[in-house]
Amino acid sequence: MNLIILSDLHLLGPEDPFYPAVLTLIREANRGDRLVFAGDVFELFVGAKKLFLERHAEFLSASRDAAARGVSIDYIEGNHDFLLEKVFGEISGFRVHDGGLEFEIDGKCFYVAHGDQVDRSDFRYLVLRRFFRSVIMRAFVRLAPDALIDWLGTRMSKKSRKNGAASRDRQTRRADRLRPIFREFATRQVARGADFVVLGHSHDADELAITAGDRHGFYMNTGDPRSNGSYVSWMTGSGELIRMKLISPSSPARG
Ligand SMILES: [Mn+2]
Repeated sequence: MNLIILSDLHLLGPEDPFYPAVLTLIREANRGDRLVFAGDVFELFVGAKKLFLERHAEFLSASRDAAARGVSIDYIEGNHDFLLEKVFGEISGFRVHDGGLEFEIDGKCFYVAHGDQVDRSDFRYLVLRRFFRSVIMRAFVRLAPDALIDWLGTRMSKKSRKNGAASRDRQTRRADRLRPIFREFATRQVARGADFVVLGHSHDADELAITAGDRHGFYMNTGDPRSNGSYVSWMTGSGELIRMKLISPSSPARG
């Protein structure tokens, strides 16, 4: 069996060069495989709004088919894609999670999270995150016109990730700052009993063999799939996490 962990692709829509490759990945998953979407798979997908359901109809139907043939699918919400329980929750074999996810394969314990809650010093984001999942926000998303949600969300995500060299610089500084914080978090998970820890969000393709007391584990960050189409995989019998690449997007470069 294959475990596939994919995050931070920030897919815009079906016209996105990575979109077909993700659909292929889902369509080629076999019975018994496990697919984990670990947040920010989409640039914007908030609530069961018709606009998003239509925009990502192919993703939804591919996922529905995969789940029906016995692929186990988890969706860990990120900071660009949340309030998704009504979107995917009704598909049997497809689970939506708000936070970290732990599971076992072949006696190995995997801990996977998006990573947006790892930096506990970022109070502003943590408060915002709580608000975004609140009853008020749920009601707002349900009642607001689709176009307004799309406009607000796009505005916010543009603010958080602009194109150009200056932002690449900022991205590097952010990754450098977050690296030790993510490593420490991963170490705590290994100490708690995890054998493999996979996080995303920081867009930092970090990896680290961890020793915590008498426990040994391995941490891998999904990195910056937007620039190279990478994802993380683990196969029964291999015993190690590996980076894989999505199949040949036509023009992968974007912010
Ligand atoms: Mn994120």
